[in-house]
Amino acid sequence: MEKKLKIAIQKSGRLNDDSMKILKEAGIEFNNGLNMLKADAINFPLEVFFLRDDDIPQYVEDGIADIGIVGENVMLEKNKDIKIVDRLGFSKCRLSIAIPKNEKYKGVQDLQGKRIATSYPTIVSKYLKKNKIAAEIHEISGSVEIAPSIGLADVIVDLVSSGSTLFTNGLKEVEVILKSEAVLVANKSLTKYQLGILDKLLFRINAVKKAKNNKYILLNAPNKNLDAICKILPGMKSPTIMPLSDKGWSSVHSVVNENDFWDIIEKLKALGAQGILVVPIEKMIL
Ligand code: PRT
Ligand code: ZN
Repeated sequence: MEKKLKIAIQKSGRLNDDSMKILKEAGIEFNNGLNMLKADAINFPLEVFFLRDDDIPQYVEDGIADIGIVGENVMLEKNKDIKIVDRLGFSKCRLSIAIPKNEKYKGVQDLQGKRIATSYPTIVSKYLKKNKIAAEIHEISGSVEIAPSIGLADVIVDLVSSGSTLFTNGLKEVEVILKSEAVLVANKSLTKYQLGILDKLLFRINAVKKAKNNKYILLNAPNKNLDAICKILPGMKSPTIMPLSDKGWSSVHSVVNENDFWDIIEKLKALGAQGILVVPIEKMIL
């Protein structure tokens, strides 16, 4: 029997749900007997290992797992010889410098000679070196945000998403070092066979990602404005146009990108479009 591709995902935590979700949306199903160490896909040659996120880069480098899903922050901090094969768009956060809220900040040079508490010593020391700053890094593994108030550090570098942790600890974000999201990482020496499975997986993941960024749109339009409407609704090839029984009107079907959505709707209304329906797309293959 051909071997399966082995993927490492986080066992529990912020990445776990979305990592499983992206595999399920890619049509990959698992046995019910998830023992939370390992799971076998039943309809795709994939085996899932559940691990702590910090261990994933090492396992992928060693080839214990062939690929893995991990925050870019962890991948860069661990600095292993692995590569990013896709950006997954979830678990977005930033790794930022924060200081007590009453202190002034003029720029990165203010960090000179300061004590910095962080769980990301590798990324922070690279950043300091790049900016020619000499500062003391105190590595701590959790609750970094309390370091200034207990006198352990002057400054922290930590992950931020809503900013409420900083706020409740009397800190303010002054610099973003890294914008991070979940990434799919891979071992650098996969076999041709393994790369073949990875390609299939990436193809499916991308079909799901594209579908999420696009909507299917249906509308009724006066025939005299069809040319103008087609210009702002390019669709995948070109829009589908069907005559309505009401003379002088047509039904137009197309696909619009989420980012341009409201802009396009306004233009369509200005061109006399009516009965605009917008529906989600489940998968999109171009
Ligand atoms: O047990 P294991 O080691 O596997 O998990 P973990 O506890 O190390 O990681 P986990 O599950 O907390 O986070 C996994 C990944 O989620 C991180 O590596 C990031 O890539 C991503 N992520 C996204 C975040 C956040 N957002 C986030 N807000 N990870 C942590 N936080 C923490 C942050 O450290 C701070 O304490 O949330 C707090 C800030 O949040 P706000 O909303 O108050 O700004
Ligand atoms: Zn962790």
